[in-house]
Amino acid sequence: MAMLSFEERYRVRGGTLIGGDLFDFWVGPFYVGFFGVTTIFFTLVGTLLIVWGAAIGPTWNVWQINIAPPDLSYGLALAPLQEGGLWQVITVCAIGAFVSWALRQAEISRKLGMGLHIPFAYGMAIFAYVTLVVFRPVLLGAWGHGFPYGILSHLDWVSNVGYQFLHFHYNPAHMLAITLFFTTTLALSLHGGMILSVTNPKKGEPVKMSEHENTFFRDALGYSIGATGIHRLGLFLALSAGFFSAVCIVISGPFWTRGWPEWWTWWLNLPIW
Ligand code: UQ1
Repeated sequence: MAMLSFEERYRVRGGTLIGGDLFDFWVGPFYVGFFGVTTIFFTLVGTLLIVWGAAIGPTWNVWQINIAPPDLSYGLALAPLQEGGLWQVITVCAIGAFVSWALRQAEISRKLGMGLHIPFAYGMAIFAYVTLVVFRPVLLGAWGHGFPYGILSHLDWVSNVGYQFLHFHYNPAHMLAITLFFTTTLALSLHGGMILSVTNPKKGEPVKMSEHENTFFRDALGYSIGATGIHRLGLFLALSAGFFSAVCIVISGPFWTRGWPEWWTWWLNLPIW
């Protein structure tokens, strides 16, 4: 069935957060809304600034293009465009575009009478990004602590910041974040595997449903979390992974300045030994 033939029924008026009916319309399959307009605006301006930054830089090699934040000496001040100011404006555009996108998700959810789980989930990714380029730099007193916009350069940044703390894998929040990321992939692979297996029975057999799903996991693990439960668990795991990623980097510097292995001396210093 052509998607639009039934989506038409759900194209309901209202639910907007701002602008009333003014931007309450669709272009083809896309809902626009006030925040669709601001998403497009920030995305276009931000992308053009990145292209301009590349044009005034030394290379067009996509791997090597780099738009760096200002030098630490600028502190939290605005820098000239070619000295990191471009990074600052691009960061404003990125946050503007990401937040606009989340609010557009919220408007669509409200239209459809749905919960706000989707914008909330996407908001966790925004939170992690804003922690890297705003919260942590502000806590450390310089925009220069933000990460550079470039494919290889941002990898170098991660590596360098990691080694500043000797061994980032000893960061307890980093441990938690990694464990949550891995557990997310485990949960999604179990769930994806389960759904595909019940919907692809042997030739001639009917598609299996929740009773088979529950029975499989009760037989295998002694427990089934249920059809809604697995999605709640997946959302919780994924959001927690993003949350503890933000925590693990924001505590590195603002709240702990030595190597992460040294943090564990609290364990060696316990009086019980
Ligand atoms: C599960 O219990 C379940 O409910 C029937 C699913 O829904 C189809 C699943 O996809 C998965 C993976 C499980 C098993 C998960 C746990 C935590 C026991």
